[in-house]
Amino acid sequence: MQSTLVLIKPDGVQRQLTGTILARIEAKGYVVTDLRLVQPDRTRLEEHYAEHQGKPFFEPLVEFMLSGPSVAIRLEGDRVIEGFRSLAGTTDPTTAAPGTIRGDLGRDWGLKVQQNLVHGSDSEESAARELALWFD
Ligand code: RTP
Ligand code: MG
Repeated sequence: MQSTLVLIKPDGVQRQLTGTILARIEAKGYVVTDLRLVQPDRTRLEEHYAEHQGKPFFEPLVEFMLSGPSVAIRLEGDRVIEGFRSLAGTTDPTTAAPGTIRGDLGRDWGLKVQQNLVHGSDSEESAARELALWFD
């Protein structure tokens, strides 16, 4: 059994898609074992996205993530790290496959790629680090 950190990002919360996204996650069979609405500070976000420091999208990404609360979710299931990223779809909502969260619900008109509704940890190491960061 694996655990992963899922975030419903500020665009998802603001668009009132939390229930819709959670329904897709639960329908797949993954189990929510912790959940909270969080307004993260800059320090936490810079740590969360440390691998992207120095990239051109880093600062706009942090600013976007500061723009409103996110829903942080601890999710459990068999191969849930890979499985949730498959449910989420690829990074850019414009080209994310239909049937995925980003492909079906991501708005691509007039928005930037960072507004892609969700985050999911990408490895067991990232999941452990990110779960500690968001859930203490
Ligand atoms: P995530 O970490 O959020 O689950 O998504 P990901 O693996 O698909 O994307 P990653 O490459 O880790 O990038 C993290 C977030 O940064 C924003 N991003 N913007 N070119 C760009 O403007 C750009 N590239 C990435 C997205 O919000 C992405 O989810
Ligand atoms: Mg990533």
